[in-house]
This record gives sequence, structure tokens and C-alpha cells, in this order.
Amino acid sequence: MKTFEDVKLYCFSPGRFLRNRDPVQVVSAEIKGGADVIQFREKQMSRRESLELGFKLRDLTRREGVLFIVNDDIDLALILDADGVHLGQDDIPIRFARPLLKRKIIGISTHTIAQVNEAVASGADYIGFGPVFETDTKEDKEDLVGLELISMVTQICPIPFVAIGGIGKDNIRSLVEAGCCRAAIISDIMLAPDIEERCTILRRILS
Ligand code: TZP
Ligand code: MG
Repeated sequence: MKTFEDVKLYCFSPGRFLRNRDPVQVVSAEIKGGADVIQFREKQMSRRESLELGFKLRDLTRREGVLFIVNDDIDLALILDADGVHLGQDDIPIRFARPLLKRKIIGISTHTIAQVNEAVASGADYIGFGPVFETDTKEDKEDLVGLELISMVTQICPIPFVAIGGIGKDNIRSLVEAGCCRAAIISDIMLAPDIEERCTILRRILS
């Protein structure tokens, strides 16, 4: 099993990008292409539906030695025995989540340097930082952080950080040039004609 230090390519369950595909097949293609993490992010599903798919993806990721992180939902992360949870700025604060999650991974989304510092101080295991580029994937929009702030976080952040937002094959090199070799990517992968091939391309650039 990987630790978060090993992570380069951070992928997601398909969510609203599923179309007529099998979500297990989609995630399997991401893993074949080199995904280091799968985040379970199914905002449109009931919790009952989430349980059913979540168990399947937990089994798959465990077999393949890929980290499995649940978005937002601490209960679901515990029930599925996920490797961790990913929290937003409006979710349960880490000081309340930590006693429940114990040694599991806790990641948190951040959008400013102040939030990065606060996340580190509160004991996050990793942070997401973004949105780096324009994206239509996220419903509640934050200001773009841009590549200069990415470079700054590279300098100041003592825990792993994953860049997120609008990253894809046409701009991922600029992220690496800014000093960041960890990327969380949804639409560029989900909309690619061949998910495995796209992940392979992205993963190679991050390595
Ligand atoms: N948080 C900040 S931007 C974003 C999230 C979940 C969406 C990332 O999706 P995409 O399609 O890779 O821009
Ligand atoms: Mg969230």
C-alpha cells in the first residue's frame, strides 16, 4: 500500500461524468493508467447508493494497492474502512475529525496561504490547493490561485500538497515547472477518449 508521500496522480470516482459507463470500469482504467489515489466523490448519490459503489471501489483499490479517500463524509470513510477522508473548508474541522479517524489520512481543501498554514497547524496529512486554472467541475467557485501561489506553497508547506482545478494534459507541464508534482484531476480524465491512456500521459509528466 502506498503512503501519501508516494502520490503523484490523484484521481476520482466518476460522479456526474459517468455517462453510460460502469463506474468500477472507469476507476479500474484510472488505476491501470497509474492513479495513486482514488477519491470517492459522488455528490449526486444517496448514501445508500454510495455504500454499494463505495464497497466495490474499496475492494478494487485494496487489491491494487491504491489509496482510497472518501470526500466529505467521515461516517462513510469509517464504514468503508477507507484510507482516509477529504474535507472542505465548510466540513467538520480536523480537531473534531481526528479522534474519529485516528491514524487514517485527513486531507483538506485550501484556497489561500492562511488556510494552508491553518491546515498544517491542525494536523492535516495532506492539503489540496486550488483552483489553479479555470474549471467548470466545481459548483461553488473560489478565486484562481495561479502558478505563483503554487510555487509559494511548494516552498512553505511541510506536508504533501496536491494541486487541483482545471489541470490537464495541455497545462500540467506548467504545474511541474512551478515545482508541484502532485495533481488532482477530474474532467480532463473523465472526458478523455481513453481514460487509461490519458492517466498514463499525465502520470508520466508528474514523475
Ligand atoms: N476543488 C477545487 S477545483 C475542483 C475541486 C473538487 C474540481 C477539479 O476538477 P477538474 O475537472 O479537474 O477541474
Ligand atoms: Mg467537500
